[in-house]
Amino acid sequence: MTAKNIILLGPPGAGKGTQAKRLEDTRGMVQLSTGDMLRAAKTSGTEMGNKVAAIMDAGQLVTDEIVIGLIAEKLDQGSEGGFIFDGFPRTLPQADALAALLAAKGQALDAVIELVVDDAALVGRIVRRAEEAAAAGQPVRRDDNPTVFADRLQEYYKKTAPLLGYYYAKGGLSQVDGMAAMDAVAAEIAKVLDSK
Ligand code: B4P
Repeated sequence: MTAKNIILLGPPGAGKGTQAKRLEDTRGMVQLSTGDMLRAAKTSGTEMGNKVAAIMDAGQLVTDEIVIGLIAEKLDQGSEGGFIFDGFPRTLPQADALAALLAAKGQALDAVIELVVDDAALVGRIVRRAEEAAAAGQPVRRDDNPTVFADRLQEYYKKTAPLLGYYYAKGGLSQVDGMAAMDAVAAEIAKVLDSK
């Protein structure tokens, strides 16, 4: 299996993180989740973590400069199986930065996959995740509630959805039905990757 660099695109709660973890397990790819990196920074109490905490809790996007810096650092570590960009890029400047970072390493994107899920299903998933975490005595993400979720969705449509047209125009956008069960979504993603 050759190394592949792919982006998982889609609204918050579409299942990007869920599917990225599966790809790590099944294909030896490395998940680069800017959400996970930022949450780790938040809990570490670093200056950057403190700066991003309020932004994330309000459902807004962290600055391009911060997330591009996080990704650049990880890309330098390399991955034999390729990278899964999960939740990155989320803005057009981030997309341009990713293209430049990969090009500097003589690499490119092999696939951009949009997980398509309707808004009502998204909010249902987020509420369920919060309820399950609380029931298990685990920390509940502060942005996993219907009020903040509405703002996350708005940020998505305003700043991230334009990336769909950007990648479509480059001829590299594949759509997968993210409403299906997790195994079915994984099978569809595998088909896209195997076709590349
Ligand atoms: P993320 O961590 O990326 O959060 P997300 O959008 O909620 O995640 P995802 O789509 O991966 O959903 P998941 O698989 O978990 O971002 C959080 C915040 O970080 C952002 O709001 C922003 O502030 C900041 N941030 C991150 N990246 C940034 C960037 N590049 N630029 C600026 N700011 C950035 O799935 C959700 C739930 O659905 C789970 O409970 C899962 O079990 C369930 N689920 C998944 N697939 C399912 C299926 N097929 N059927 C039923 N349920 C399913």
